[in-house]
Parts: sequence; structure tokens; C-alpha cells
Amino acid sequence: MNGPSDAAVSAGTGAEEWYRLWLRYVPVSDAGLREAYRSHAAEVVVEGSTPIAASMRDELRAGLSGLLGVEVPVSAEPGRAGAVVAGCPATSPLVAGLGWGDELAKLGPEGFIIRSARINGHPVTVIAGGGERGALYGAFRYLRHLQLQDDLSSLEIKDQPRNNLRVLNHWDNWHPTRHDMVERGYAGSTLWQWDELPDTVDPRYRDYARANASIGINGSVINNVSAHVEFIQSENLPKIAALADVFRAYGIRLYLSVRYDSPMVLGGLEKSDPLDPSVQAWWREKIAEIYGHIPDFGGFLVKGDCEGQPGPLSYGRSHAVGANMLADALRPHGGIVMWRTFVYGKELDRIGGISEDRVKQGFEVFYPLDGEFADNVVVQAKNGPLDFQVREPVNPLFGQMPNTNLGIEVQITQEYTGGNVALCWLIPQWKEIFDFDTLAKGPGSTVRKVVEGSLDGHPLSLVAGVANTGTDRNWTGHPLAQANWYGFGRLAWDSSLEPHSIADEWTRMTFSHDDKVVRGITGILLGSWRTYEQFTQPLGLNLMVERARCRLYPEPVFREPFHGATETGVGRDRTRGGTGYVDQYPPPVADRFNDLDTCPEELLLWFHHVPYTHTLKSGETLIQHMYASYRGGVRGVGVLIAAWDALQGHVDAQRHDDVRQKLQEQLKLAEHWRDTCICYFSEKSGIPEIADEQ
Ligand code: GCV
Repeated sequence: MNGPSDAAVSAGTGAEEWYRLWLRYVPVSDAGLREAYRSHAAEVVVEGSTPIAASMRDELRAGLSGLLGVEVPVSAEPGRAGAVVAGCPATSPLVAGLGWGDELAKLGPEGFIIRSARINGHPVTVIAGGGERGALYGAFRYLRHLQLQDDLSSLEIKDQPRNNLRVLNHWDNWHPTRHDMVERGYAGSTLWQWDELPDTVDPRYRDYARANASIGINGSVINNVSAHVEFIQSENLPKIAALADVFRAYGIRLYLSVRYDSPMVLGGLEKSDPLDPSVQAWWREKIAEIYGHIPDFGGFLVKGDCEGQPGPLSYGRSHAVGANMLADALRPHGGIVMWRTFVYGKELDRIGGISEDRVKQGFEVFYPLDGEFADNVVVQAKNGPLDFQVREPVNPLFGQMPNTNLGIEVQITQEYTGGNVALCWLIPQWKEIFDFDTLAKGPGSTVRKVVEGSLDGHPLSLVAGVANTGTDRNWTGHPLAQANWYGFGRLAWDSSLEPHSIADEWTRMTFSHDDKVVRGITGILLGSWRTYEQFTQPLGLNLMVERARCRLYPEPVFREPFHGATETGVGRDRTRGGTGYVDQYPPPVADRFNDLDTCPEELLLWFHHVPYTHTLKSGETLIQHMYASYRGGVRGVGVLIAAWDALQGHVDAQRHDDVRQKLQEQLKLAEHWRDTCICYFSEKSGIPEIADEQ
């Protein structure tokens, strides 16, 4: 059985409503519109018997039946006006017969056309994909069209993804019986029930897959980059294959993170040197075994030489040599390697010339390797050079590895941005990163174009996001964090989309079309990132959080090497006179950051060590601005609460209450940050806060 599980289609309250995510398909409330829709969507016709065809059929039937409030039948061929015909030329003779082949070929296998047409003399709607996955994305796009209450007559929609790999990275660890094993997971346990698989396949895997497909995600790395070898152990492959079978029906390829020393740990070899023929043979054999279980296996993600993970540097081999060895072994099967640039610390002692400033290290290792990676390797760089802070400058690798497939990794799970306590809608942050002009090839060399591959002409493009899903019934811990998952998929598909429109569509689908709700929730989402920044790490301060496992609370005393506070000033001097990090950017960008006057204020303390008495553009001194920011952030949470309270009676009581409780927790968190940081900085600087009037 494909399509939504029972839980995903039956209306419930509270947690059960959250479970249905943005795919609730509640009846269109306007009776006139519903009637009009019924005449345009009278039956579903999907030819073919592939798993994706079955998903498409079931999704369209369930989605339309929900939205139209009548059972919409499935037919073998269009027999009446208003049929909805979905498929691609390769599997649907009806679609092939339309003669749209050239147009569809231009859109690629994941692109689609939704168009009003005539078949067998009947007016119909055709959802035609370049390939099957394109048709599936078209089907979800069509359903979204109805969910958003857009017009169904004279449809003409064409779309294709801007990035071809749109992948979730789960940081789930291996454990045969315990499930609470998600690194930086704030939504319960891992979704993958290894002790039950492959015999019991939880219907939730299907709901996970369909949610992803509905926003265009086409890959899932199911395990932590800090990898456990168990994931490629022979006895566990049938379990993993059972997951891949579910994913396949929704166009999602399964990938695995691997440990670089697997040949030693699992194969008993003496070393894992990528140039050793026995190591290469071991990987070839292991990869063939994996493909024996999962014919469309996507490939590997590797974190090498970092945080205890082994890598090629142990053998005096570069990261390019290390990645290419795996890529060569995967190539015959159509697999790829995603190779992370997140490296720092003692593992790099094996190579010379590495700076002490941690944020310089990734660039120093990878920049010299441009052009050395195989064409089925995508180098995966975190959005910033440090580690998913609430604010970081763009990773300087973007734009500066023109001869490499360079993908981006963002963090959907909120390790440094509030866990499951704070609302921090990260889409505006990611959008700013995509829009950043690296100037690498002159104005207009945005990160978006680098990642898409359009700046330097690369066919492989990757947007990866560290997943925020877990077994909590609402999927994401903080229920509004669903909007981060949703927004990730939408931006990965098209990184030129505006946060405002993403917030608008998510709100309409998750809640309602009530103007007050749409305006209220959109505003709350859009304001939440800045609010979080204000009460935690304003002006480009970083890593103020505790070192313990949870990254929620401030511990500024122990983090001085990162935020650089002294008796006289605060911030890290990364200018030319300091660590020199600034010169990892092309000269015009570097000059802007290097100069205290032109450095964007939100990154001031990232690049400069600034006296507390320095006067900012606003006329305030730095220290008074910081105090005001901590207080302003707390007031900002108050504004979010007031905006949410105003929606009482417009959002169902249970969901309203769930969010309200979270916002109250967030208020306490913000107060804690305010009190800790004002106390810390006033003691450190000896400068008291000038009383805040408001
Ligand atoms: C999976 C940070 C996180 C780690 C994470 C690491 C990485 O250090 O705190 O949990 O490890 O980044 O991205 O590899």
C-alpha cells in the first residue's frame, strides 16, 4: 500500500493534527470554490504499476478526496470531463501521446508541466513529468495549488528543481535496541526502529517519505556523519534495504555515512589507506554488496579527519585522494560521494601550515584541492566556517572552488538556535546565505549560483540539511519547527524563493486561510530568527553556549576563546592585523569585512575585537547596545507571545496551547540569557548598564 497512512488522513486533535504536517488536506471551506474544484478534479488517472505510479495515484486520490469532501475515484482512462491525468512519457502512453516530449526533456527528469488539455475529447488536467519523479513532484504541486485555493482553470505551470541533490542528513546513531540515539536531536528518538526492521515496517516511514517528496527532497542519509560501522555490516543491510524500499516509492534515494576506517574495523585489514589495493578491493566488494540489497543506493557521506572520525590524512593522503577512491568504487553503480569540509583540530596536525584560528582551517585544507575531486564527488561545506551559529559569515569556500562540485549543508535541527524550546525560523538565515554575493566572478556571483552549479558549470548540485525529525508525534519537537523542515525543502528546490511566500504557504496548509492567522503566523515566523539572535549572540558573537551536550544555555566564561571578551573589549580580531581569516575571501569582500566602518554590524564581533566604549552607527556605545539587545530580545519574545495570543480562537485550542507553552518556555530561556550575559559583560567590562527605560 502506498499513499498516506491512516494517521495521516484522519483528522485528530493536538499531536495528531501536528502529525499530518502541511499535508492535512482538509475540505476547502468555500462551498463555491469546492464545487468548482470538483468539476476540475472528478477522477484520477495514473497509468503504470511502478511504486512511484502507485504513490502518485494514492496521493492524488487521498488528497483530492480530502480537499473536495467527496471520494474522488481512480479510473484507468479519462472517461469524463475533469479527469486529472498524471505520469511521464516513459510509463504513461496517455502522456506520451500528448507530444510534449521535447518540452519535458528540457525540464529534466524531475521537472514537470501541469496543464489544462483535452484527452478523448474531455477537458482534463495533465500532470506530466520529465521522468516519474517529475510527475510525482507535479502531483504534490497540483495538490498544493488546491490547498492554497488557487484557480484550477487554464492551468499552465512548469517547474524544475534548481539543485539536483536535495538531501536530509540524519545524525542518528546505531543501537539495536535503544532509540534515543540522535545526535543534536530534539524531537524524541530516531525514527528507524532497527530492532523491528525488516519484518515490521512502521507506516511512519511512508509518511516521512511522502512529506519529503511533497517538498522535493530526493535523498536521505539515514545515519550520523560521525558514523558507526554497523550501518554497513552485512547482517544489517536487509534492515536498511527495507527502509530504502519505502523511500523508493517516493523518489527518495537512501545514502549512508561511512567511517573511513571500515576496512580495518569490519574487514580486519591492517590499514585503510585509500591507495592500498586491498583497501580499494574491500570497498568495491562492500559497495557491490550494498547495491545487491539496494539497487538505487545513492552513495556515501563522509566526515573525515574530524572530531575523532578517521580519514585519509592518517595515511598522508589528501582529502581528494580519499574521496576519489570511494567515488571510483561507487561510479559503476551510479553512486556518488558527499565529502564534508568540516575539519578542524588535532587531526589536522598531520599537515603543515594550519592556522590556530579554527574558522580558517577548513578553507586551508580544501581550497588547495580545487580541481582534484572526481566528478561524482560533491564537496559538502557548512554554510559558515564555524558551526551553524545563529549568525556567521558565509563560508569562504563558496565561489573559490570553481573546479569542484560544491554543495551546501545547513542545520535544520536547532543545535545552536533553541533546540526544541525556542522558535527560530531559519529560512531567512539560509536565504541570506544563498543571496550573498561572493563576487568570485564579479557582481552577481551569489552562493545560490555557486551551489546550483550555474556559476561554474557543474552538473551536480547539492543542498543538504541536518534533519530535525524524530519520534515525537509532532515530528519536530517544537511544533512550529515543522516550518524549518518545510522551508528547507522549498529552498533546496528553488533557493530564489522568498521567505515570506514560504511562510505564507506553510501557514495556509498547516493552519488555515483565515487572514488573521496567515498574517499573524507569517509575522511570527519571520521575526523569530532576529529575536533569537538578539537575546543570545548579537553582533556576530559566537559559541556563547555551554560545552555540555545541550547547547541551549549560555556559558560565556568558558567560551572566551570564541567570543574574545576581555576587560576592555569583545570580539575576535580576524582582520589582517589579527588572525587574517578575512583574507580567505576575495579582495573586495575581504576589504569590506576588514574595515570596522564597512563591516556589517551584525558581524562586527566576528571580525573585530572592539572596545566596549566604541560608538556604533546608532550613537550608542557597543556595551550599551549589547545590554539593550539582550533586553530587546526578551521583549521580542513577548511580542511573539502577544502575536500568538491574538490568534486564540482562530487556531484550534490544542495546537494553540501547545505553541503557547513553548513560547512561555522560550521567554524563560531568553530571560536566562539576558541575566547571564548582562551580568557577565558588566563584570568583565566594569561598565554598568545604563537603566533601560522601557
Ligand atoms: C555530528 C558539531 C556538532 C556535532 C556534529 C559536528 C559535525 O561539532 O556539535 O554534533 O557531529 O558539528 O557537523 O560533524
